[in-house]
Amino acid sequence: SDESPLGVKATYVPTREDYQKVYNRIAEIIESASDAGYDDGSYGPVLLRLAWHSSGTYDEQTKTGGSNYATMRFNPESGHGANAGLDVARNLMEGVKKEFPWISYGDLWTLAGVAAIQEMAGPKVPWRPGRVDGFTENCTPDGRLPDAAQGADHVRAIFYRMGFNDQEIVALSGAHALGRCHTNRSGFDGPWTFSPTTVTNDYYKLLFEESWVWRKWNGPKQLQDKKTKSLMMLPTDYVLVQDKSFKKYAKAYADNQDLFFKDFAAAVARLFELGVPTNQFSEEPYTLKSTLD
Ligand code: ZEM
Repeated sequence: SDESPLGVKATYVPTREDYQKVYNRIAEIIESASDAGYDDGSYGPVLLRLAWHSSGTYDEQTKTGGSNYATMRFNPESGHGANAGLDVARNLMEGVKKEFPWISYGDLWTLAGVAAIQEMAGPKVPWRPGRVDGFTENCTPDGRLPDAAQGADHVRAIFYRMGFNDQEIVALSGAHALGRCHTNRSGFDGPWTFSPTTVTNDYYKLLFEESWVWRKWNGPKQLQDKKTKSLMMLPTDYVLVQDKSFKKYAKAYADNQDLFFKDFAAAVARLFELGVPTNQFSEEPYTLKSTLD
């Protein structure tokens, strides 16, 4: 914003085209991981994780947390164990913020999540701007994000708190088709699928088709596929085929990628709007163009 001679603040009102420009810049950054030799050649997974962790702190009861204030910029939230390694994603987005200073951090991070999904060949995720930047005081307490070492009761408690149901929990978990665990971030190790930079329903297929055994190693309890020993599942992933209600949805997504894409897009769109008062949204959601279109 700018100060006029009369002291009236003039705020820049961005258009859909402006947001498409930000999207396109993020898409370039996602690609640049390849030259940087980062992970599997894409910053998509870590950017999606940033968007998820900034949204998944929401508590429906107290209406605190969520994507509105982008409080992960501040201590103590930046230091919460669950957010280890997300400085990589935040630093990448800092460059975009410099280029497009009018965008709020909450809008930028969730837009990066949308771009990550679309640029990794996933479904279109409707998105709208309106989040505002908050303050240290808006930081959420530690423990709002799921703990991968726990079981179905914990997963339900965490996601019900955000206002999600079993079907949405299972659909959102399909994000683990993407990326990998890093021993220096979470302590866990390895990717869930053979194509960690492409959105597919392989996560569910692998859960059903492989035999999963506890890995014998000096790290936290995780499963590995018996055949290749190159894939992993977290204890919280495995509950999706152990718990009866979760399993029904996991099977439906394993059998039907279109259904997964549709439900994943809807659940992610809702996730990214958690904690944003509806009066901050002025427009119908945009479907931004992917560079793959
Ligand atoms: Zn994740 N996730 N997640 N997740 N996640 C990791 C990585 C990624 C859980 C979890 O503890 C972990 C959702 C749900 C849940 C992504 C997206 C989404 C890692 C590895 C852990 C431990 C971190 C590391 O070491 O780098 C748990 C317990 C979950 C629910 C029960 C939901 C929902 C997501 C998005 C919609 C993504 C994309 C990654 C990969 C990050 C990367 O850097 O490759």
